Amino acid sequence: MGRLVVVSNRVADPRKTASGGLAVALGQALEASGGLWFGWSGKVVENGTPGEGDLHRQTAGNVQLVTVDLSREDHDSYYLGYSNGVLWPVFHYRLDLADFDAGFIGGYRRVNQMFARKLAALLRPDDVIWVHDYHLIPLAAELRNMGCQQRMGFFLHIPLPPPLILAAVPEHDWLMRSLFAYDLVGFQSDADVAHFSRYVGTETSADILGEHEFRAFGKTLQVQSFPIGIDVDEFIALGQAREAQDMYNQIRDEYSRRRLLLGVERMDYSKGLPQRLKAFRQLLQNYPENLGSATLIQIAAPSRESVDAYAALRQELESLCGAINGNFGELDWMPVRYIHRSVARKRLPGLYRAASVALVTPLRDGMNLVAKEFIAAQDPEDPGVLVLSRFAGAAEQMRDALLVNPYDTTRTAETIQRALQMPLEERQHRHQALLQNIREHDVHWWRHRFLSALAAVPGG
Ligand code: ADQ
Repeated sequence: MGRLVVVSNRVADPRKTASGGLAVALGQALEASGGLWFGWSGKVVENGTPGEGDLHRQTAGNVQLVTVDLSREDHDSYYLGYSNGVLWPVFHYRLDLADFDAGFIGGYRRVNQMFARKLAALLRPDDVIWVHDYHLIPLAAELRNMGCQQRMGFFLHIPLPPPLILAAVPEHDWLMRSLFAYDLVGFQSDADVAHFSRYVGTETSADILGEHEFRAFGKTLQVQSFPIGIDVDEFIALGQAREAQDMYNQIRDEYSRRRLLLGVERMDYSKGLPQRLKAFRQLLQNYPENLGSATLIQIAAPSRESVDAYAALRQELESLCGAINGNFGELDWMPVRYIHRSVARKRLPGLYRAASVALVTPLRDGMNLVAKEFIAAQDPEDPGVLVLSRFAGAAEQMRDALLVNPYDTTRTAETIQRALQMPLEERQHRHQALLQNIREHDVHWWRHRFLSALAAVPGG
């Protein structure tokens, strides 16, 4: 196979493991094979001309990082507006939170065209191009318009909603048609693939050639699910290092007489934070033996704060936490410790390990890597319990977690109580099955499967 070219909205130095999730996964894919990583630099040029970013080049080991700045106008319409104000909410089934401002789509197209123009100049004929996520859906179509004939794959990290929800995006047919410029499209879950297939069946004149093969607009497209994983071994090693051990000891000492529940995410309305707090409140109400003991540490890292829906969520959360602490707290016990900050990645495994129960209860999530990290961080002899939303992509694989419907407050509270009371043997048994699952489906498996499927597409 030729050189690997990864394109994503953000680019990170693969030798630094400071950031989580996607950046780490992509960095590792590139480090293994060498190649080029192209995307936005993260810089906004206040007086820049829309659609004309400056290029930056940097070498990180055998990976070349090439990034481009955005003008203020492009940033606000492409990134904040269309990507995070339209596509993110709609793809997470939140039509109520979408801002269908007609001005955003122009920026989205312009930035995808600019990316294509800058990238096309760097490409070699035998490059293999792997494009990531909702910011860049039309990138292959733009590259094809410029005559690029390389093999191109696309992976969507967020869910694909059912056709009638997707159809609320005014440009839905253009977006979905753009996908046919790729050779391979990957989704996180089988549910997403089923939605794609139903969309194509009802909204386009595409031929469904097979379970994973569609033909339309003169192009055959392969579509499959490739559930993303974590680097289990790396995460376990991270948990054995001093920072994580210190964190673990500190929390364990502090909570030696208490039961710790943990939530970790970006502050995002897809993550079901208010619903989780209401379930926790119900736990304290319905099962009073938890009073004075059960403590929820909720870490919610700041995210996209200039999008209105995020500011409103923050207020709702702060008020819920305040009310729960006010109603149930004692001088020597606060039920919720809410922290609006991120935790250093090196300390994260220690925090996970100290928790008796993890609450991973998004209303919708493409996959959810926190669920997998929590399992990897546990002590197999005395593991914590994972309470997982059935609406996270991870629920398709992690059947041995306690699955909940996060909208059902009473049953979620009941399930949290069950998790807190689970006997050691059942905890070990479930943990073992979950660990085996995330090991088999780790990030290396994900990357190999996607890149082999892309290499196997006939013709290219
Ligand atoms: P996210 O929505 O960001 O990812 P997730 O999959 O949980 O969600 O990944 C988040 C990563 O950031 C994890 O590695 C986690 O440890 C880290 N992180 C989150 N909050 C943190 C905090 N407060 N402090 C420190 N670290 C924190 C998107 C999709 C997901 C999909 C991933 C990967 O929304 O559904 O699983 O991409 O495809």
